[in-house]
Amino acid sequence: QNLQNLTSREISNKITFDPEWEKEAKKELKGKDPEKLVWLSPESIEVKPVYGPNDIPNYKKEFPGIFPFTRGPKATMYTVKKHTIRQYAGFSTAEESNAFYRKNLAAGQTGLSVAFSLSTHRGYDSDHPRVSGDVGMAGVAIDTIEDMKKLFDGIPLNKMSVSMTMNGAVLPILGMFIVTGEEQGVDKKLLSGTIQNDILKEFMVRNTFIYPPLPSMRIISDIMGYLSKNMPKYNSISISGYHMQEAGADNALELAFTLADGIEYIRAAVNAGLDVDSVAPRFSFFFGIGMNFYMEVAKLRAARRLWAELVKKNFSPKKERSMMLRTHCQTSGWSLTEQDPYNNIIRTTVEAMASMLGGTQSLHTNSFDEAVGLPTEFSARIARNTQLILQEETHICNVADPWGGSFMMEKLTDDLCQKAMEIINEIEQLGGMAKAVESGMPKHRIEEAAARKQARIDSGLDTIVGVNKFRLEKEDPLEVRVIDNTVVRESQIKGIEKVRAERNSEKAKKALEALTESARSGNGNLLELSVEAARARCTVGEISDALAKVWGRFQLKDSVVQGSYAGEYLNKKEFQEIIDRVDRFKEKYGRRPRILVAKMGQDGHDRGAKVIASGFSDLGFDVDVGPLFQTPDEVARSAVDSDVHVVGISSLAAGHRTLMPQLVKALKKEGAGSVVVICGGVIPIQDYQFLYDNGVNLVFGPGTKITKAANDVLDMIEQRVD
Ligand code: 2CP
Repeated sequence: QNLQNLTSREISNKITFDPEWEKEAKKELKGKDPEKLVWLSPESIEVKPVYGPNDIPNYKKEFPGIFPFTRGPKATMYTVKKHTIRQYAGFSTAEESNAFYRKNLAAGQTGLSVAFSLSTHRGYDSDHPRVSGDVGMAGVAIDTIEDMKKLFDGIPLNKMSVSMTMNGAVLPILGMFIVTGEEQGVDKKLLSGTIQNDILKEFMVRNTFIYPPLPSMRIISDIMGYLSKNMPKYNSISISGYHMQEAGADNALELAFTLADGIEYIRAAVNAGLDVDSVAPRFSFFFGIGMNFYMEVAKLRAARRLWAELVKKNFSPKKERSMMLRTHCQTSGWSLTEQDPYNNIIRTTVEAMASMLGGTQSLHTNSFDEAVGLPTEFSARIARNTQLILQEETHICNVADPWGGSFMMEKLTDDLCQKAMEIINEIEQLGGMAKAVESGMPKHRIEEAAARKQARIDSGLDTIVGVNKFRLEKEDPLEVRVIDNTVVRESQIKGIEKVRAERNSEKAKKALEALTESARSGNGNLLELSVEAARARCTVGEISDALAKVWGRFQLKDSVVQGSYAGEYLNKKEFQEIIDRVDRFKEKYGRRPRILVAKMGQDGHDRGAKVIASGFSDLGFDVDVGPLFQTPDEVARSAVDSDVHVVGISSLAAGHRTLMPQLVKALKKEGAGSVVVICGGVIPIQDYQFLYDNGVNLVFGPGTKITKAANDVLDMIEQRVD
């Protein structure tokens, strides 16, 4: 079924001004054309210096709570119910995370949102050797139902709505959540909350997939089928654009890819024999909100309108609610800077305002220290209070969609609808989002946008206060939360051993065999079987492996985007100087400097790695990009096989203290001790010396210009080669 084009609004893309205003503006500009003041946004939308009624000649009266819901899903919006303050959190063990949740709820947070350890995301138990650097670092480690019960100890699941960010190991985690409710005495009908369960974007950007795309889509249909029958208050999916924005997508790409994912999920459900009205009412969305203020507000309005119209025209639902887009938002993690970090409080406030003015249902505000580590109690308090102050003190909540009828906001909303629809149609041409993802198109577009954005920052076209303008001479280090990964891992391993010793092993074995059989035959509901396995005390790793026996574990093929960084770099002289230097290197040493850009552990956030690869490649380096999820030994092996001068590791999930020393040792063992080792990403300044002491040669924090990094790396390689 092809998507029908939206034809409800005709938009003119010609730039015109009100003649009276134009005359006055020309006077002020001493004769210059006011068109010079038009700003071309990253979405390629021309943002004019002023708007008037002629910009929205086809304006249609719209109200919140009424189709197409541009102005909000509820008629009364925050005047009756304020958005949920839902802070994403989790670290270390279930006991520690539980204590953190309880404190936050007592202090004004209104919903829970669980961050799981990357080991859990990828379906590994904490005792697996591949995850030694990951357990409990960027989220809470959950191996067994006993961990899950501790996580929600004292938190009644019939009252508290819980969001769980889980995609890869979604079956064991959701199964364990349901059984936790059961063992708390809560009927699953009463469980409320959301499971992220959005696998398509994992293959594009977030990378915590386990299985190949096709069986992953089956998991989603099975979950939707089970939830629509058994858990009417639970949102079966959180279709996420957030990670696309974090990976570099502009607002039009984020909007288009997210809605196209949503359409694909409805199709999957319908193909699995489910009725659109049994699943779509429990679809929810998740958008990132960055510093492009007006555009972010417009994005949420455009998302609701486009979704309502697309679902109506293409699936003919009977329930209004099937067309109603409800969303969570998170302020942009990427917009946070390591430099002058208290500026991040201001950035987050502005982004939180855009989310609320855009009518979000639920919101996470980032802590100011997240560019360097996990939030502390102090920074988490400020992040939460940002929302409380906006809700309680500003009176923003007293009016639903205050931007409605603004010439500018209505025009930007129209513009974004049009841009996104063009991209959605392109995806349709490719056969829908699953096919588009397979072709690599969305990933490639996002990586291009990321490389362009980095060049705009490095060359000063886009300003980041405290980074490329108004930079401080001296920075004071921030206090960061330190997690002792070894202690967490040991305590998790004890927990697993205890559960294994006490469970009925025959029952556990049967539950796992049933899962393998269902994966093989296609019969049965995988969530129902996972609930059984959770009851039988099977672990996250065992349940995941039972399915991997049939489906295997998926590996993405990767490539480097070329030309986008160079294309956007303004200061051509500065850029050319490095290219010349690289050419001289080649003349002198017979080959170009060669770098292997790699990621270790289960950290799949690869924007940094991809941008470095594109930038270095455009500067003339030979660049290899290693596959995701490597062990230090595997990276060292690839470095030797490719005979590189330098290995660059991007670390965003706090694994650097464990994994970097292991990499240096592995290189030495391979006889490649002279290879330059560099590291960048989310690394607290306090850890730099530790890394240098353990053989790392250069550490680059967030905000480093790629051109500077390239020069420093060349200095180091030349010293070594000479
Ligand atoms: C809302 N309600 C109202 C009104 N507003 N009733 C009367 N008048 C109103 N004005 C009702 C709703 O209909 C709903 O009931 C109930 O109040 C709860 O409100 P809600 O607006 O649905 O809020 P919510 O329960 O908080 O749900 C919000 C979402 C949900 C967006 C629908 O999916 C959600 O909480 N998502 C969070 C996702 C999340 O936290 N993700 C974390 C990502 P009914 O339901 O009965 O209608 S962190 C990710 C990291 C970065 C990562 O992925 O790596």
